[in-house]
Amino acid sequence: FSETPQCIALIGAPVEVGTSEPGALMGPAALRTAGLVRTLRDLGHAVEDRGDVAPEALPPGATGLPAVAAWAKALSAEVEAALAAGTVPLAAGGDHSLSLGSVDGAMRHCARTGQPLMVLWLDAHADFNTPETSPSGNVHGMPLAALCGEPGFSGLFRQPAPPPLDPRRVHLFGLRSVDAGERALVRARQVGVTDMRAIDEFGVVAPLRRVLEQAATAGAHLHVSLDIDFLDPSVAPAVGTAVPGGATFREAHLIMEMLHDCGLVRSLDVVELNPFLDERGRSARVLVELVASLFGRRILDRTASPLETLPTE
Ligand code: NNH
Ligand code: MN
Ligand code: MN
Ligand code: MN
Repeated sequence: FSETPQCIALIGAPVEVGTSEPGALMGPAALRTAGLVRTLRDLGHAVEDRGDVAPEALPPGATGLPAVAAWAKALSAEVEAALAAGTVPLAAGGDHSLSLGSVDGAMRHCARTGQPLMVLWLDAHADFNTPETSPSGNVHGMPLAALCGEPGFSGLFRQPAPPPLDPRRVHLFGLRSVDAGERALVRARQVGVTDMRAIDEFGVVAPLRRVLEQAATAGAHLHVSLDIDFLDPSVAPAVGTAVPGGATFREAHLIMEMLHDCGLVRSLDVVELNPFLDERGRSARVLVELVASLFGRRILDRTASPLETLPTE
């Protein structure tokens, strides 16, 4: 995003049919309570809260892929419309299966504009399971496989479906928990990966710069999908699938600041906040602060490029 104000469309997606841990449906409400809209308006942006999407024909008690499909179709239409209107859709979840809808909406938009789509997936997990490889059967561990056209997901998307997402244009960032079946798929499909080992060795800046350079060179629409479990559970405890060894508070903020500065982010998901597991709203507030950094909040104005302000010897 540039320094110029954005029009942001907040779209709540209180979906939790993609996980076995109840509570994520309260995520959009908690993000609103933590001041998401006010915070973005204070930064000078125009924010339209479009409320929560509702799936059209969700049979009562529906679970698994059919239920996820109903949510995905509804959210996809909202995100596509928001992008067509020139706004930045911010999908607030809800479990990560909602990205089937938000990324599908971005794919449809890009199919129309001819812009390539790149997806930055900030997550402890690869979310690249198929119904066949999934150890849990939970759809929130599968959205990338479905979006990239792996088999086993028929009926999930609005028809006609756009061509699948190119897995080489997906980058997993913060990875530290991968199931055996998806491990093989991630490698075979050449999904981009910066795992926690790489972050330990090189920090977040160098690997992220490479991703952003790839996006800039391609002239891409960059979709960012932020799963709360990307963060270390000590930073954001409101998480159903906590994996130790995640990003620190400052690593996460630095990523958001760099994403703002690159000016390529066109759509965003904030997912998997489970307010039932939170500690006095702490995690919800952390997410709102991170979104603020992505939309231009900074510690001080920068007068020079980051490289020029590095201390010299
Ligand atoms: N990989 C595991 C599964 O498929 C866990 C996925 N859970 C997540 N992903 N929270 O972000 O069930
Ligand atoms: Mn996830
Ligand atoms: Mn995860
Ligand atoms: Mn998750």
